[in-house]
Amino acid sequence: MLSIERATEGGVREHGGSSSSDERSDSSPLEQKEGGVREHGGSSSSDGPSFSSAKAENLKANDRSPHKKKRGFATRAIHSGHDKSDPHGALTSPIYMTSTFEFETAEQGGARFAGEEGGYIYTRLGNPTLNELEQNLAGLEGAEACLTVASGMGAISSVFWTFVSPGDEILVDETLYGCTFAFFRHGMEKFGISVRHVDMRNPENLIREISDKTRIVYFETPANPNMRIIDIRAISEIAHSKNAKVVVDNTYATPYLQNPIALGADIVVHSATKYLGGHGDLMAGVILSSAEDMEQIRYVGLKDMTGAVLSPMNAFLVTRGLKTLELRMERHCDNGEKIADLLEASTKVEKVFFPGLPSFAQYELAKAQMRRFGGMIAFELNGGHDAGLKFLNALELCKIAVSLGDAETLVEHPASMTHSTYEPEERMRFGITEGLVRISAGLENSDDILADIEQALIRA
Ligand code: 3LM
Repeated sequence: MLSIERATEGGVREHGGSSSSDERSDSSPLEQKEGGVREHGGSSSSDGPSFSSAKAENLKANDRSPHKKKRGFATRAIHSGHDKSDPHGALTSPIYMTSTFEFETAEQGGARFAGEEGGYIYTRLGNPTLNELEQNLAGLEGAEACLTVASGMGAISSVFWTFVSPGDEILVDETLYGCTFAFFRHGMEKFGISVRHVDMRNPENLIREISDKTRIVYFETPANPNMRIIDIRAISEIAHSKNAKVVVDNTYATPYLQNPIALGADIVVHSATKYLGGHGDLMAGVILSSAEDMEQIRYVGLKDMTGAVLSPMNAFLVTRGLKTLELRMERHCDNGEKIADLLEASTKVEKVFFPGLPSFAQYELAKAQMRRFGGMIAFELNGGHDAGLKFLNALELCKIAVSLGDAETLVEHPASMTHSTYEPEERMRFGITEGLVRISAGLENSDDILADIEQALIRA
């Protein structure tokens, strides 16, 4: 597991580089405990025939390793989870575009439904292409189990519909992705679940607000859009003292930069639409947790409540995206730092929100908890709202678009776009100002991004 001590070494500006990823522990998904069919039908601990063979092959490959050293992040992202049972030895696994699986006999079908025999049943319960991706992601996040779903919102809603009941209370941070905020405010509350916002930047606030009714504590770190950082370890300790589960949205950081489970979180969610997929060409979501929690999330949350099943085609694309995640994240981080430096030096800019700037209020916490600082930056221009819109319209290379983590640099205006779900008064209270501009640093050559931002600042 990535200890906080190890993470502490990671502030890029001081320690940078990717070599430390080689020392990350490999909580191999292949070590997951095997279970009954209800588990096999899904991916959390599948050991269907193909999986057993993949396990044997991977163990052999490990035996051949001359160094017996934990493998690095990129190596695992490229190799882990690969099912080697293909009859033709395909290096890239075929995509199992099938909704259902044939049983050899009626008794076999019954046995699989009863949880007495491994093997696939129906893609909403599990699919080999999704399983490969899930095994890989579980290892990268250091989780016992992983479930892939159709979108980030599908991940969040599948978790909540699994664990909350009327009368429960959930405590969420103030700054959340706009649709997550709407899910809590307009979704959960309609069903008798109390949702309260707590400024979790200060863990003392959680101590004051948490109660015996609190079922889940939820936050993003870094938070969308204003980059607030939450101390995962401190919040988890407080939540666990009241038996509440901690759910962290790790979309902004990715498992490459931060592993919340190692810091005490119970469940991690991702919008894989973003960095994990990495190319802006798919929608996908990810959930990571203990095998025990995942049993319920898969067979209650996903199977019966949301049905937010990931297409095998999109699972294949995310698996492909993971092969370059480390390379891409290093470049996103490099470009993010350069953009933040440029903005901070500009006389047109009032304030920059980027956790890698020493001037950022939570710089030390970000350094302790993240390996690098990511590629997301928010800033306010002196001219406020109008200057922000002028800046967007003056861009020539960077795209005006929501979403993040793509190859293209994307720029948007949270108050009128991603966070228009908040009431204006709430946005003000929660630090999402009208003039805030958000940048997702892409993978272009940094000089070209910086030149475009510079000319747009002049015209803003
Ligand atoms: C956006 N965000 O531009 P999907 N969690 C986080 C997110 O940022 C998002 C989700 C979950 C944006 C999408 S706005 C219409 C476009 C931290 C999405 C939801 O369901 O895969 O989109 O993930 O900030």
